[in-house]
Amino acid sequence: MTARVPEGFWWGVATSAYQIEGATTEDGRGESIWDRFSHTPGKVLGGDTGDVACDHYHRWREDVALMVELGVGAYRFSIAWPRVLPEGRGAVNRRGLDFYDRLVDALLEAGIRPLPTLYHWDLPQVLEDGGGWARRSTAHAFAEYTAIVADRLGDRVRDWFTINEPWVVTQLGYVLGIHAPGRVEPDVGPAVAHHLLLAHGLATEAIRAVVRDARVGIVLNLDPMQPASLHPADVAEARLQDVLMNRWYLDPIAGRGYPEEGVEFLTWDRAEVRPGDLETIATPIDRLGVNYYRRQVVASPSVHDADRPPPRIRPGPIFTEMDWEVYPPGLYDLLRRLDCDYHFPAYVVTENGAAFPDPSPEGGRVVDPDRVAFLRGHLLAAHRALSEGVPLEGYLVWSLLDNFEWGFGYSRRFGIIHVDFTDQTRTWKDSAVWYRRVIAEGAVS
Ligand code: IFM
Repeated sequence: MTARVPEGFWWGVATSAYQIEGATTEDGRGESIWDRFSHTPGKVLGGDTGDVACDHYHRWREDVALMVELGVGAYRFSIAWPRVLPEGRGAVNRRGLDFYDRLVDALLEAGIRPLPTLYHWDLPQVLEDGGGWARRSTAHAFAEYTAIVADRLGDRVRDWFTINEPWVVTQLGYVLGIHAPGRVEPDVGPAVAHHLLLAHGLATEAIRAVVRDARVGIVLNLDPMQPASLHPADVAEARLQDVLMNRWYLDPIAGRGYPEEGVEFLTWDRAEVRPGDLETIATPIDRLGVNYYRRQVVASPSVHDADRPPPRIRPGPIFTEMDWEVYPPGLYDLLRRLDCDYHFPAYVVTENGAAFPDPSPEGGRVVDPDRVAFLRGHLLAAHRALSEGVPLEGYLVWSLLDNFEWGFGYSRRFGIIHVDFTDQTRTWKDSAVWYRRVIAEGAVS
């Protein structure tokens, strides 16, 4: 079977600043919460930090050349807030902005569409010291920072993403504490999520005030929730998890406010929601960024225990090194659901990819058939949704390079290009060679 995409479809790759840039103390960059967190003993596997990462801050020309060789038409990267505003707000660090300015120019010259994300988790530490995302003022600081970046890049950048994966920021950063800033404060969860969404709305307005023809979106990580059985308790649990992870973000962005079921479950009094906030959050977006990695099979603890485990959904599921189920049909289901239930104007798969225990490079090659199969399966699923009318504008592989995988440090490799972290050599994996062919043919076969 050959699945062909329409002309103009964005074939691309994605990265984020803290995961690849390194140079964390160079050219006036301020400290981020991930610098502080990764330097705190015991927080990141192996004591890894983003101090050097892929050294992209110095090797960005080489990395743009890799993208040219791959033939990608779009590159999603993130801008490090503490490079632009080392103190979170106020004085602008020109050298920080210059870096992204040069990168954007090089991308445009290479015919690659720049897709900046304004927040991919590297909050200036100074803002966290003032309360972080639990405070409303952080949302306003984000809008100020956004206006500065849009003012500098908006003459060349048309497509913007505001915030990456607010669920992860809230849940892993402030509720469970396994991501920066490492706070274990379940009670502040709803406030954090609300301020992130408010920040998205304010930033969307800020970009549009500066960039006349801007196209703006937010990036959500969405996990379809499948009940483990048809037992009503499993079905109810799957529905609740869908509310807490997916609808908590989708509904307010779509203008429906927070789902009541979730508000009740969390016993949230909505004190942080001020008049006008929900309207700001619902400022229409031009596209939704969809990060899809897995589905979740949800079993209710009231029905299942060690003696009565939930039934297996299908025999022999495959899991990635992150312990995430490989389930390509979930991407099709998700895109169809979004289009049916929410009707956002357009969608881009802003991240999709997998960590597998790759072998070391040999003879200038890395053999990674599992990743090829993963990408192929998901591209076919995305294509199916597209061919049934879902307005899908593009697909971006996570990630261009092996990089700093947050709490797992460098132990999980998502790249289609292998990075040797001792000497920074980049080596093409078979998945990159395969993706180059897909792009060149404009079709998955
Ligand atoms: O590496 C992350 C990325 O930063 C956000 N989305 C999921 C990826 C894999 O965990």
